[in-house]
Amino acid sequence: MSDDFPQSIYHFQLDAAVIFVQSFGEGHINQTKLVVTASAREYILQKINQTVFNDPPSVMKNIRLVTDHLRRQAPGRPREVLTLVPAVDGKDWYKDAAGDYWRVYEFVSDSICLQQPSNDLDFYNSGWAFGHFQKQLASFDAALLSETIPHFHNTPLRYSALHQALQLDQLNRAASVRPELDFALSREEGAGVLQKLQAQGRLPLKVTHNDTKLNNVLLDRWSRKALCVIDLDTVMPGLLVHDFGDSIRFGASTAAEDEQDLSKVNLSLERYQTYLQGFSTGCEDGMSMEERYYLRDGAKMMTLECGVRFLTDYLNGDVYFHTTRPGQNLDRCRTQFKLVSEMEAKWAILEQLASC
Ligand code: ADP
Ligand code: GN1
Ligand code: MG
Repeated sequence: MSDDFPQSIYHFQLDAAVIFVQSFGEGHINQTKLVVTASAREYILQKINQTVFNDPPSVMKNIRLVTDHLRRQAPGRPREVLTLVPAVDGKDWYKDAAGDYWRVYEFVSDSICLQQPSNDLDFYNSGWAFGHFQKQLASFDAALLSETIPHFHNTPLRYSALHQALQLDQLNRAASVRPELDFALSREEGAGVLQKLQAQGRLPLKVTHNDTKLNNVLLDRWSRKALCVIDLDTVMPGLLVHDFGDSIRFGASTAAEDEQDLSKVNLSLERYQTYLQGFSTGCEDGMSMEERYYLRDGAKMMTLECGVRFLTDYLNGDVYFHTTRPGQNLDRCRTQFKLVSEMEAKWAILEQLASC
């Protein structure tokens, strides 16, 4: 089956004949295509990455349950919730002869997706969206959800994967990343702080998004208000502070995630504060004092963990995250570690920001 024009699209109930298919977006995991039909309707076709998600029907079951729940809370506002387009047989997905799983969403009309906030307001609005998402899911029964990636944000286990990659060193890359390894390993001891707080019952498990990058929320093209939270593959029980932190590591950086010139990579305190305001407004009364206190740990741990994951993937030969050039995962790792250093340097200020 051609990857440029996947024939799987013919197995979905679209409104008219397909006239155009093109790769779309900047996600690191699934294969995403924009599809346009003869009536000018747009759709998103995705091949689910089975290296990452080994049980696609469970992923789709979660998405069906979560989107139905969200839709009940936004009656008559279809652009605010992802809408799955049924396959010809009525299922939410299509499995092709090669065993690949495909799904189609309606394209959220008049939406934009940002790789970096163009101003504070965009970032505030994305914070509001992810905070509001948690609030909307507070009434969702977490027991209904499958764990699509077990231990997804268990940072100590991410370190175990790094050690394993280091031991195998399949491409003999370890010797060339000594500074990055030293950086990561010197912080390993404190990497379980949030898991410990969770075990002590101080940070509760909630239904969280777990992948709150700026490019996983769509804004309205005209008002630039938050419209729709997307990329629901990892909605699972998790920690509020992780959802906060993942947004910070991506959107409060002054440079792209794969920037090679590290002098351009800084933690913007203004953006940190802006996001915090948007997120807490969005989740209304949904954040405890203790969660608020540990927001900065969420930011640091998600950034450290992501850096560790990029480094692990670099050592493993770039098999997890999509890359478009050699060394991209290492560059991504370096930006994350630079941001961790900045968070450490500004640690006391980050506490003050949360107590304002
Ligand atoms: P990945 O898991 O690979 O990150 P996403 O589900 O986040 O995949 O989709 C990748 C990109 O496709 C998004 O960042 C966004 O630009 C775009 N996208 C996904 N779903 C929609 C949709 N329903 N409407 C408009 N754009 C979408
Ligand atoms: C992946 O799918 P995407 O591109 O939104 C990854 C996240 C990482 C992120 C780093 C399922 O997110 O965990 O933080 O890349 N998603 C998965 O940019 O592993
Ligand atoms: Mg995504």
